[in-house]
Amino acid sequence: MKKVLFLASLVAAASVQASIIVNDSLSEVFVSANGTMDIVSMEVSHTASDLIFTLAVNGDVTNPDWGNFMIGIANMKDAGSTTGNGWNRPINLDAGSGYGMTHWLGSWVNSGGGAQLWTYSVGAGGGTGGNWSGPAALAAYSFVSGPTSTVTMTVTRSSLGLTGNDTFYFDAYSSGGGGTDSAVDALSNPNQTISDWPNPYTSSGTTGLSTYTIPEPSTAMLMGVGALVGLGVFRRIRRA
Ligand SMILES: [Ca+2]
Ligand SMILES: [Ca+2]
Repeated sequence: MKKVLFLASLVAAASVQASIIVNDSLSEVFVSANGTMDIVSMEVSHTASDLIFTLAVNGDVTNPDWGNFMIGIANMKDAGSTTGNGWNRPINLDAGSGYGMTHWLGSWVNSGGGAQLWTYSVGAGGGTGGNWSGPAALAAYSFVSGPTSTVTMTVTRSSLGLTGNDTFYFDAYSSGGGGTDSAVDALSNPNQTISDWPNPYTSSGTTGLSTYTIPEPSTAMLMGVGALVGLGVFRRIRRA
């Protein structure tokens, strides 16, 4: 019985969510007196099936309520696109080594709010001429308004092509509701991104990009076993 309980606790330990918090600087946006455009931080975590992104902004997203909040992702498996995104905003993501944005999460908070997943597919000829397909539904979307508001987007790992021990690149953006509005703030850039709404912006190794690593469950399990061996748990169990 002890062994069964022990194995059960190991499985539980392996399925515990990992998470990171990426912090941004404050008040580095060109739009004055509008905290909803000022990104504070984003927490990224995962479960066996999902990735969860919780963006915090420095204002009440319901007043004014025209804020749009987006996430660009390079899954580093597919080439993606180094120009453009699922909403055709002037926002790009260049992860280097020929990798660009493969997925785009776009959300809004007005009229009850909503969110979309768009996926980039390279054209039949490969390399260039691909297109964005969507919109697809997210696994979950919600926002909580307050002096600091949070916007949470949950997507399945399979929808992003991230089912193993993957490392992906990403950035998050605040913007207005206009079709040509760019990245008023970027999570991964501590400096001002643009000086006017339609200015193009590119997330890159130069301006700033964030990464998240999902360990393979078997790897996490082995690491957990290794840690327990290090703590002498196995010895204590054998003697019990
Ligand atoms: Ca900021
Ligand atoms: Ca920033």
